[in-house]
Amino acid sequence: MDSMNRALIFDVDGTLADTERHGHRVAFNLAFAHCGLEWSWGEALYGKLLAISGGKQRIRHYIDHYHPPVSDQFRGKEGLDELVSRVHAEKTRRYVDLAKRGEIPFRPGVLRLINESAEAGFRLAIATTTSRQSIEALLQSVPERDLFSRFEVIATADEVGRLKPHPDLYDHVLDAMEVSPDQVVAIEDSENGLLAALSAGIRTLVTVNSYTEGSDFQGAMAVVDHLGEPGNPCLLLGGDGTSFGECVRARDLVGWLDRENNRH
Ligand code: XBP
Ligand code: MG
Repeated sequence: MDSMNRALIFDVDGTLADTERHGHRVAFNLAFAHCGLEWSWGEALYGKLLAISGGKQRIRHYIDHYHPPVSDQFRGKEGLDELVSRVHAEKTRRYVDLAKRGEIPFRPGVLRLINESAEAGFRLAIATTTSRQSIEALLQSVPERDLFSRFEVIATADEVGRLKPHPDLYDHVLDAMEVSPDQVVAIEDSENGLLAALSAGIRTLVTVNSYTEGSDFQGAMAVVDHLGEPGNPCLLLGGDGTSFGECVRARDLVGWLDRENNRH
């Protein structure tokens, strides 16, 4: 198979960077205060709300299931839709500010693996449930890496109708890149993300974080704590036992794909 038909698709939140606990969650709370809402999402509650993909959907789920105080002016479907949109727009502004200030660092090994990918024959893409503004701010937070030019396709919640765990985002990337799922590896952090990639027929490596460790990652090619850096080795937590040494390297993922495809 022509090596340039190989692709590595990164999830964003929790995978490229540990964005949720001190990024999105903080931005949501700043937006609630700005909008005059007496709502506050602590770290534990936010961990529960992360089961709902999509910031707008997460706010609406919170209103419908936790019944926080909402002023009468926002009652009714139109009122609530307007409130959710207004709060999420402010939240995105706050998150973009945090990212632009460099307050959301990339996870170990991510920038190294992106750098290794071209030489190993991987084309790169992103499939994320977050908004385009949020991912653009995160990629621009390391301008020296010119990350934008490295990703052929960036599929966000703005492009598809159904969010993770539905496969729509991954299907969109496969179509846009004209690659076959059996030449692709996805890197995810959550159950929703793993289910989305597997439903698109894509083999998936999971890198857990403090919100997703201990989740059910049945079907993952392997589960590691992070991608590893020299001096900061990754730890294999589960999966088919693919051994990565101290780092998950692009050539490891190529070798694994080839072995899997030769097996079937
Ligand atoms: C994780 C999500 C996103 C973020 C919040 O996305 O579910 O909704 O939590 O971002 P990923 P928005 O697929 O990258 O893990 O408020 O922009 O939705
Ligand atoms: Mg994620």
